[in-house]
Amino acid sequence: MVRVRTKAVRVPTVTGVRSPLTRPLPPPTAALRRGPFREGAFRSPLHDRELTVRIGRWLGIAFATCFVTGLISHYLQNPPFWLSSVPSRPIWGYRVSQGIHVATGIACVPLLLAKLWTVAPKLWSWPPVRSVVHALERLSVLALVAAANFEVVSGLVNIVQWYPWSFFFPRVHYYVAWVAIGSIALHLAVKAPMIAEVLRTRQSHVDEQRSRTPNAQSDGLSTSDGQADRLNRRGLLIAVGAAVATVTVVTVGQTLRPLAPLAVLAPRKPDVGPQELPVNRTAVGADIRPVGPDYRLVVDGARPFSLSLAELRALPQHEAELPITCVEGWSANARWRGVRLRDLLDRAGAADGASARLTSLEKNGLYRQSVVDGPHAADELTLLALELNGEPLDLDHGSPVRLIAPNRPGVLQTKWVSRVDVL
Ligand SMILES: Nc1nc2c(c(=O)[nH]1)N[C@H]1C(S)=C(S)[C@@H](COP(=O)(O)O)O[C@H]1N2
Ligand SMILES: [Mo]
Repeated sequence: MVRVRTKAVRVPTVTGVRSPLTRPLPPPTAALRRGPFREGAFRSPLHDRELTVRIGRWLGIAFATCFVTGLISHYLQNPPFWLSSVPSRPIWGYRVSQGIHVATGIACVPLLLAKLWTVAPKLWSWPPVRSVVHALERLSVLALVAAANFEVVSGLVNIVQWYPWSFFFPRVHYYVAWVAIGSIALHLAVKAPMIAEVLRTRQSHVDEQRSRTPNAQSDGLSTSDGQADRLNRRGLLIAVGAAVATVTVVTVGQTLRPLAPLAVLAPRKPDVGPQELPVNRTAVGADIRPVGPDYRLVVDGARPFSLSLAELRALPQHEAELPITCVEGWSANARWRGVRLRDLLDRAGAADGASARLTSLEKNGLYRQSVVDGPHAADELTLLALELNGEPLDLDHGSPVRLIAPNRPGVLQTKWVSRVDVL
């Protein structure tokens, strides 16, 4: 085989002339060099690239998982044009996905703090800006840090139901998630050569150690990567891992029942509330009073009809064991009993696969209406429930009638239902 060597093309260079984008900018006055900007302000050997890469990898996995499960939750609540219906099984689908969303979000807290700490010297580098390109690169890192922190903090604040802002949390949390994931992708692309190098040198350390005989190991050979540093690094990684495990164990019981007794920091206990089930929006909060004898459930379709409470109770009743899965990360199983939605839709002359819109007695409120898509409307487990855990539904749980369907966010399980429209 003939190897053709191409001649290197000579690019004429004029020394001393640089693009204005990379030309060094005049450094700021040294008097400003204080606090974390001081020379040697960060002395720990643990501000270290290998740690940054290894913690970064875990943070990346947690963040990506949180992003994907967040998209699932967003699209279930705001179906885009390409998602006309969602499977109604497995019944625990959304419960698992949203549980993972909130758990990985919480795990991001120690991971993000540790990652920021390992790169602290770079965040406070001097001079802060060396050139226009350097400034742009730093701005992209600033966007990344700001977006990632915003996502984690706003998510945490939301699960404890504290709303210190005037914007609509789900929408802003969703848009900033794209900013965060986009800047993470850019960051990974920019850092790819560094990451590859760190992983390569780590591997060569491991190989070197394996090939050494015990004698050679004790001859005091020192590399730039000293034994003590390596132990320190391992200690920090263990500490970060322990922090992740701790924050997970003290919160995940809000959705994982066997761990409920350990969930001391969970905002919700899954078995505390009327009829052993938590309540998000109470009847008082929704301005709902117990209905009188004139209550009727109106069903509108090809053959419209309406039912009194006694008539609803006289229809065939069915049971379903289904969880309420709040978007805020708690979930709890309960035994529900009531009328199948699909029986009402059939009686109203709905076509096969028809969807329905349910409306609550609640006058205002974001969640007073919800659309039940075809697969959920046809599912035999989708009920207009009149009973919960063997008792008539508590007013806080949506008495006289509430929707309960499998594999669905809690916000879509409308309480105090007064109307069903066949769509
Ligand atoms: N009409 C109405 N239904 C609603 C809500 C609401 O605000 N209004 N909140 C929803 C939310 S956020 C959840 S998690 C579930 C909780 O049901 P529960 O209170 O019976 O546990 O109800 C849902 N149904
Ligand atoms: Mo909820």
